[in-house]
Amino acid sequence: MSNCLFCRIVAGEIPAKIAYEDDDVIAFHDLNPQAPLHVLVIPRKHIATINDIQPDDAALIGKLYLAAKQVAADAGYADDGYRVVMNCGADAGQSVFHIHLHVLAGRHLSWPPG
Ligand code: IU
Repeated sequence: MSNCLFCRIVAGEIPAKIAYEDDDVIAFHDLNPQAPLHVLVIPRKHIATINDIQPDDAALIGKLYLAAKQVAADAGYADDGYRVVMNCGADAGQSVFHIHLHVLAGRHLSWPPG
């Protein structure tokens, strides 16, 4: 989708600081980091929200988590811990409608989130 910010990052039209990439997934540093590590893991395929995930996407969604694990490990946070979260819809705070896992680490993360 040409009007989707994250699709434009996938296409290389908007620069991003890449943390991980493969044929299906890209991970890049959030422009407004909420922790010392804050990376977004996205599928190259446009999926707007969790509500739009289809059964055929199951393996792709698994790959997002494998990439998140890799990003956290590469940054040295595998042992201390990290948070992986995906917001869905307005009340959850989703602001970019191309699904993305937030990978947050490097500080104590409170629970429940605000
Ligand atoms: P959200 O879960 O949809 O709210 O997360 C969107 C994230 O995308 C948020 O953390 C923003 O800081 C981030 N982001 C970005 O990294 N670069 C951008 O150009 C824009 C948003 I717009």
